Amino acid sequence: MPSHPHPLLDPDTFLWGASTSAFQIEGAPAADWTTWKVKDAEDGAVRVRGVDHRARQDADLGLLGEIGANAYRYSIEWSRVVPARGEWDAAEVDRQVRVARSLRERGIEPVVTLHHFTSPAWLGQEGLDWTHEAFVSEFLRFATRMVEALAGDVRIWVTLNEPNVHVGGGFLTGMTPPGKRGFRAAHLALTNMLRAHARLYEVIHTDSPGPTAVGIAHNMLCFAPGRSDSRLDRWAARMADRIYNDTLIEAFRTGAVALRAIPVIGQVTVLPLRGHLDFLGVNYYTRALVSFSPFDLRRYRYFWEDHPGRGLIETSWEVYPEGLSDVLQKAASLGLPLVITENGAAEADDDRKVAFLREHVAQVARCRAEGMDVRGYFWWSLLDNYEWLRGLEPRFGLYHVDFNTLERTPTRAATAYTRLVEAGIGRIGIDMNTLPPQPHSNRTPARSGAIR
Ligand code: GCO
Repeated sequence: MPSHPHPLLDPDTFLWGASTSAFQIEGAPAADWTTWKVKDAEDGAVRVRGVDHRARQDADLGLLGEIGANAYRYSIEWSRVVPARGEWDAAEVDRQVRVARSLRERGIEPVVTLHHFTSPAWLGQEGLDWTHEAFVSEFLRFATRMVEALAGDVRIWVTLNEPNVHVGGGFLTGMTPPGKRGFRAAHLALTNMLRAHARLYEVIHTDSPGPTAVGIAHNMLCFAPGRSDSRLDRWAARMADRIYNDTLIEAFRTGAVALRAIPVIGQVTVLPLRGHLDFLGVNYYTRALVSFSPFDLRRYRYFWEDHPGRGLIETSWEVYPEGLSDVLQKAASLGLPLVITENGAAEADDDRKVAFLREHVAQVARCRAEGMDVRGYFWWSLLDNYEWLRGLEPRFGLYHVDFNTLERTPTRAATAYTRLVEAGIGRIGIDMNTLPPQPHSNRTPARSGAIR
């Protein structure tokens, strides 16, 4: 039985959706990522990011109806609304209102993310990022105005996408904008992100005319020791789990934000987070193996290996559906409804994509049958799109996009998705026996890869 009744997230209306983020499908000339050096094209030239969604918006939203989705998770690009300090693009705000209304008219629940990795470049040029109060105020100004504009049409909000990934890439390892490195910066950025979340939680609930649900999308990985007979690897896997998965969950459970691998060492900041979350969004893709050697610190590494022989997906990630149950179980410790806000595989091979989808939905069905309070499943992504550090290579879409002509064609996973929806929508349990048999697939040989 659901542990946490919520007037909007009714356990009988399971949310079947797909996810996107604005930058990844439409690009954004004034965003920090636009000038970030990433593998964009073989010649190294910077291409316009995205897959021309703005021009094709109506047809793209139509695809959601085609697959039978009743929800769509997407994001609002901050730098389009506020392209320069003090500027406010009213036409973009109107567009967002039209998008939300058009989804509602189609019977699709809009699930809106307010920050999905990108920020306006002008803030970076002023030397501001999530470690600065002034940045947080600008974000809150933008987000509050969007909430005011959309509160009548949007009922489910995701304030932040993957604070752990954003902080890990942008403030700990420096691989993504703004490119800072260090625990101090990472702790401060995470604290400020969560402080902004707590504030927005109040704003959204105050401004919304009816029942509203506010969540965060948390990226969760399974961790296992690289060598199961190594105590050091087992310890390293536990530490990775603690820092990557538990930090955010603990922050909402106790109010204490402590970005640290080893208890006691490191900073702790207490924030008003308890009671400031209606559901936890879980983004789950894979399991990572962890290996550690005290004699060579460079050998503290994450990697993927095809342990059970299922093959790796094209981003080199292990296919590990059981991990979805594991992370959901951990997430459930918060006692809140859970929504899988992202799950997916970059696969050019349709059979493998279909198998991945079915195996993961089967885990969701199992979790629900066991009484876990899972209220939705969103596939990443509706369309093939721009994949951050990897550029336009990985194909996560239910719809294949020809990157030259930009034509959209359904993959077989789109059809499989529709069948799952037809079989399972609105039910407490999804009976996998009612589904058509799984297609055969030729597994590619095992490979192993380094972290993205
Ligand atoms: C993330 C994001 C998405 C990615 C997806 C595939 O997890 O990085 O939320 O923007 O594109 O997860 O990597």
